[in-house]
Amino acid sequence: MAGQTLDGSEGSQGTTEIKGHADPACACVQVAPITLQGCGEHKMKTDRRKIRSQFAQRESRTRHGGLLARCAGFAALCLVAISCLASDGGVPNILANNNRMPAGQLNSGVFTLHLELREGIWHPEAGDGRAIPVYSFAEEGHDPITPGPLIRVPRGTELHISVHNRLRFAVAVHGLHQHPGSAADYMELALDETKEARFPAGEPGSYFYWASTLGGKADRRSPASDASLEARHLDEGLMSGTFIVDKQGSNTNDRIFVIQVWAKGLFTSNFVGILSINGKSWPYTERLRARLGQPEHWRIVNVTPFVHPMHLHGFYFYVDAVSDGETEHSYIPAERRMVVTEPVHGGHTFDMTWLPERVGNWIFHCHILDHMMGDYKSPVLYGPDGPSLISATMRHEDDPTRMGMGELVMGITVNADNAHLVAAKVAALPLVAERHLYARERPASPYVPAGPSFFLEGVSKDVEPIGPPLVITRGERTAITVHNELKEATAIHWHGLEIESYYDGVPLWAGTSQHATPYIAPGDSFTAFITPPRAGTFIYHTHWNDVRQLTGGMYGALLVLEPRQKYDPVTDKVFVIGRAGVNEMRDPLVLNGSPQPGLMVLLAGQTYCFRFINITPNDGTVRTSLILEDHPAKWRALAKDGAVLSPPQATLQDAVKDVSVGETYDFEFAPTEPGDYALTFRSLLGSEVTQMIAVVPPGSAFSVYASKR
Ligand SMILES: [Cu+2]
Repeated sequence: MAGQTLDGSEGSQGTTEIKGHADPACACVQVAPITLQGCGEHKMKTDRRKIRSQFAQRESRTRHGGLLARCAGFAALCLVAISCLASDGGVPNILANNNRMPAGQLNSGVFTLHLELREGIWHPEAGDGRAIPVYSFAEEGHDPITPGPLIRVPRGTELHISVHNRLRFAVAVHGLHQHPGSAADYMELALDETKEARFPAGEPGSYFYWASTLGGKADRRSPASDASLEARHLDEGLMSGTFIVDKQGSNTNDRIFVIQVWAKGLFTSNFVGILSINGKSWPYTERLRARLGQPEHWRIVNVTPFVHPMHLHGFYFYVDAVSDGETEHSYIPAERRMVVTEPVHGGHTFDMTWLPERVGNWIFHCHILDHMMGDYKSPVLYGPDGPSLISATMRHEDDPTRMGMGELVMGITVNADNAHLVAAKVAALPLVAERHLYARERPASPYVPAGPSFFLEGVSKDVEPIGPPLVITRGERTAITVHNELKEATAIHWHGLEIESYYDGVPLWAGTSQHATPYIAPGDSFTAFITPPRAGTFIYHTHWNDVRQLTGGMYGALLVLEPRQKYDPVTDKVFVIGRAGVNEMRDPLVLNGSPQPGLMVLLAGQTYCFRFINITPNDGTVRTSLILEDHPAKWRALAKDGAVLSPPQATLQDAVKDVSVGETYDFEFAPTEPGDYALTFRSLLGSEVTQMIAVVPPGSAFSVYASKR
């Protein structure tokens, strides 16, 4: 699928990988030490340690969980390694698949593909970087790749797909069937068995196939009882591939991005894991190229069991279709969401379209810090026995190639064919407003530990637990100067705003390679020039992805008002959800910086705007509900991520909404009934915070409190 708009020159990671690892001895170096002590003399000690520690972790898991099959599996891998060492082949490297080239043969409406399940060594980062033994798919006669070979056929195609199980386990292979389909429709393969599936393609959509091991072993689940992706062991997470059914004659000039996870030791102190997009992890993910004014069509396929709120910097995108892996729902234009963040749940996919309207460097990433910060791992992953406090002050300055990020991040460079067009776009308006925002340490308060936060000149009286609403006006060119009074570097991202790349706040990347945004060193300042093109609810937050800065309170609501509109906190209510510390096992959710917000009084008969923001580090699902006497109240949806909803979307609905990290929602709440309402934010990671709201009749004794913030 070599795209017209995306230049593959830097993107063909798979090709780079092949060049870097053509020498089979390389794979032997990685594997030999665990398999044959005697032939290790020429091996590198670091690799020996690395593989030994992986082996030790498998052993420890076996001891603790009675996981005999895992040990057997690794022994099998060792055997393969021995046999490969004995031959010239070696254990194959598993190459990164950029999903541009469909596999198989399509002849006279019949698609034929011979797949294999193989063991090999995966390099999620540099070709000579970390080496992880994993299982993956291969097309027969080719190297194994991850994600697996791309199945892509037009609607109406008949598919003949065989799978040969070359693993030392029985396996279940899912998803090789007609769509819409059923998760219960899968095939089981014994050792060395080959089976073929024959079926019509079915309805167009973005789907995937995947495998897991099984078969009579004590620790392997029985597929009959649980055929879900969620039940797959995380160290099998690379046995997945994309399955696209195109509409007849549709444009196949799009890109497919598969999110995968490999991990082991979940909920133990040995936890280790890595997330990847198309088989690579930032900063080694594909660097995309897009052309100014030429739409991009992407398909996001999440074969992990986790939710990933995918956020595009600088641009809105339309969500064209969503699927649960078995059934796709394609939106008609009036239904399409216009968003900057779309959460994709485990085993789900979505299709998106966006228009590169401004040149420069941008990123598309998962907004969960655990999934975008490389070395940082939330204590949640280790369980109660794990590290109680992770490295909260990472020194990103030490590794500029990572730009403070890791794992689920892709870089995008938008270039212009016509420089005049760019010049016209950035013609400066006169400066009409100025803001001064100070990043400043804040002492501990009764419920909130000390940490860095913001002081906004002219608005703040003190450094509060989170930044105050930063209010600017649509169409007004505004200079926001960030003064860094911390002892560490920072950078601020204006989340959701359609601005120039240089002011987007991704240090060492945003802007252009010749003129990249700096991080703001201690004592330094940086001015972002912003002319917001639309009114709505946005976020400002640290993007020098330091978990201490984010949980300390370096975030706030960024409100863009219409010209001549005044911000009225009496009727315009901002609810910002964060975490009061770096440890989700211990630190609570906070609402506007407080775990115990005081009573809010509203007037019956008055219309309010509720603005919700989730800017927690890792709480991918925060269920937000407004309850009166055990029943949800009603509110009307107004906007998502700052973009006003189309009339068919702006419905009156039950006041229950999941808000993911990096999402904003506006609702209109017009209570008619007095009573005690509970506005509760509950994270699936644990912890909840409730804002009690008393709705009182106008003229009652308490109505005076409704005029207060
Ligand atoms: Cu994620």
